[in-house]
Amino acid sequence: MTGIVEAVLAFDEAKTVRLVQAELDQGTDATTILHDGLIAAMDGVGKRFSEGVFFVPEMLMAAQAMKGGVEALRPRLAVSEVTAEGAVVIGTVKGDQHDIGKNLVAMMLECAGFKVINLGVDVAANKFLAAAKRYNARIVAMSALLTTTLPAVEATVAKVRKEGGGFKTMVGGAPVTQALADKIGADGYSPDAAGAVLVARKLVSS
Ligand code: B1M
Repeated sequence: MTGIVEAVLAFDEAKTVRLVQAELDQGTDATTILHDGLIAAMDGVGKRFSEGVFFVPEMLMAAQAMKGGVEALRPRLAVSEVTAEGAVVIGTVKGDQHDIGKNLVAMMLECAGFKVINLGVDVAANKFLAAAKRYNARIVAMSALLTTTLPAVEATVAKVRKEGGGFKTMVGGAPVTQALADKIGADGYSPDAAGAVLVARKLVSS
């Protein structure tokens, strides 16, 4: 898996995709490749950014390589039992441009049978609410990667609770915790994409 980490850190999308494919061909589990290869690489990117070795352009180039790797994994991350679980509106909250984790969550939910409406990044609270109403969603799902955008998560949950038509709210992203989710009154929280599917299933059945 070191090769995949190195390829992402070298911003080499083609090599990342090739190595991901090679691991799949050898029978390595897709979730293992995701966590030990691609996500581990992004942790390395974050560390270099914190140390002042990488800057925003390097983070962007690494993100591009990671996205290529995730796309190569997509068919294998699919869950076979596809059922109509209802609609989920998902987005990254206002002020936040990070979308890799959010897109992973969206992909896993889709594979698990949810109809996913992906609103993208920098999504304002009223846009989440309007989309939830328009698509008659069961869940409004919010992602945030910056501590500075946590207030936007709280504001969105509050708006959906106050004005929503009984939509459940789900939150996640690196700085989000169960304690925060409880404090702001979110119905669900998961630290990762696989867990998000379990939480979403619980929310629609409650
Ligand atoms: Co930024 N960035 N970034 N960045 N970036 C972080 C988040 C940071 C931790 C880096 C660092 O300092 N070490 C830091 C945040 C510090 C903080 O607030 N605590 C940071 C910073 C500071 C910034 C800027 C402010 C930098 C600047 O401009 N000076 C800037 C902000 C821009 C903005 O958003 N307004 C910025 C910009 C960027 C890029 C655009 C260059 C790029 C994003 C590209 C993109 O997403 N298309 C980028 C990147 C790539 C990162 C790091 C390196 C990687 C993020 C990532 O994709 N991780 C990141 C450092 C790090 O995370 N190690 C960093 C992989 C991804 C799979 O994980 O998103 O956590 P994650 O998702 C996980 C879980 O969190 C969870 O499931 C996913 C899969 O398991 N999850 C959910 C996510 N959403 C969920 C929702 C759920 C449930 C689970 O339910 C709804």
